Amino acid sequence: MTSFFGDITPIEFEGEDSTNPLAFRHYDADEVVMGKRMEDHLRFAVAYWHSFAWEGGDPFGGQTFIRPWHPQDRMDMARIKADAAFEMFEILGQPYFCWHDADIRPEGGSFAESQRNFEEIIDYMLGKMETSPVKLLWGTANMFSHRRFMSGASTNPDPDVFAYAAATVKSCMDATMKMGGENYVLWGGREGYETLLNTDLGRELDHMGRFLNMVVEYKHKIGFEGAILVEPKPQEPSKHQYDYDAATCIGFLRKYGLEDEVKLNLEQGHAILAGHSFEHEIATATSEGMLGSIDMNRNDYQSGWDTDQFPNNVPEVALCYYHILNSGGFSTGGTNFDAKLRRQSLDAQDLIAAHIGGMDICARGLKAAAAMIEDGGLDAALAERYAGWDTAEAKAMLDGDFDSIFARVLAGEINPQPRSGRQEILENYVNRFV
Ligand code: XLS
Ligand code: NI
Ligand code: NI
Repeated sequence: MTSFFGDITPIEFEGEDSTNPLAFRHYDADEVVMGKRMEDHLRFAVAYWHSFAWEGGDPFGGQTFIRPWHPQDRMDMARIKADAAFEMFEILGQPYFCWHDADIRPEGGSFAESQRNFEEIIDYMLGKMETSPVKLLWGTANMFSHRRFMSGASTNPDPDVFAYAAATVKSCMDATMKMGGENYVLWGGREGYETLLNTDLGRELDHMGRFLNMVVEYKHKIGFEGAILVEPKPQEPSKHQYDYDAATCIGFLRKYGLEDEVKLNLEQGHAILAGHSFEHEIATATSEGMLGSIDMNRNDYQSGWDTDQFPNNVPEVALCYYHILNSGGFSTGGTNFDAKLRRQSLDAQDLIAAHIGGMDICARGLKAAAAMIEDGGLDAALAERYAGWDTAEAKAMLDGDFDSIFARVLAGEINPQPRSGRQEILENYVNRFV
């Protein structure tokens, strides 16, 4: 086996004062934060697609990376790619990874050939997993790159594509289960439309709802114990995607009776595309008990694309983990870096440094979030702000009706007194921790 990462040795925690670019300064897997090891809180995962399948292209230009596993349309190359991936997992020591079928195996000339390639590479990886501690956080199907999916997968106007998508997801769920994956994710890259002129919205949503029900039925049939997650994103590649944001997905899941079966995989970049902050998306999901997992990759705030950059902003990340910790932390989910290098970052070392940076930023965010929770300042401020609702009269009002409320207000019993929302004071408070 040739080494892609050369003489880079496993990354160690060296502490804040270290100037070694290939060391953790904040991520210490064994450090206990709020009673739990940092590794067990954060549950980091490497995304196979961006780190190993993406070749550095953007909408204006193609490949910039030259890798030993190129061209990627051959099985021997898929094995070399897996060797490099597992080499990186050993160097980073992150506990998880994630894949799409298309990242790990070459596309065949028929479904059957793709399936053979897939099974072969899954077995190859399973062999590697016997001696590696790395586990599968989630598997997923790429149903957006190949031209057959250009008009959608489950929402395609052609039932044959629905069938192809169903067979693909069955195959990916089987492989995820075989690898002991803890979740199965569906991101509907082309489940949406380019123009309403050729789109029957209601029918497409019904097909997507039925498809997701079939996923859940199959999960129970095979006894897959992981969670089923959908990943909201408002647009890109489609003009509009049905899984627009957390709130839209929650409404969709309720409409199709899936609210107890499916949770969300939220991504920071997608939140930004939807015009939200990441903590908004996380708080929306946790308030409904529907947070599954996160993709911790940000967008550029100016370019308006899903640029999938590694996180680099501690205050943003801290507020995300604040909501995650406050809701009890991850169960089956984790922190996946669905993030890619910039296309000028050509070297193997760039790939390692990018992940070190992301892991360190998340560690700092987690520690800040834990410190805020332990201090209790935000909780106390919330309790005080809503204290009026703890009174017997306020509770009784919710069981009453408009007439009884009207009578109290008319009698002058009620006379609202505006109080400060204290936003700046709270922002200053957060700044003490980040
Ligand atoms: C794309 C999505 C994708 C999913 C997995 O924007 O983030 O990478 O996470 O299909
Ligand atoms: Ni994304
Ligand atoms: Ni993602």
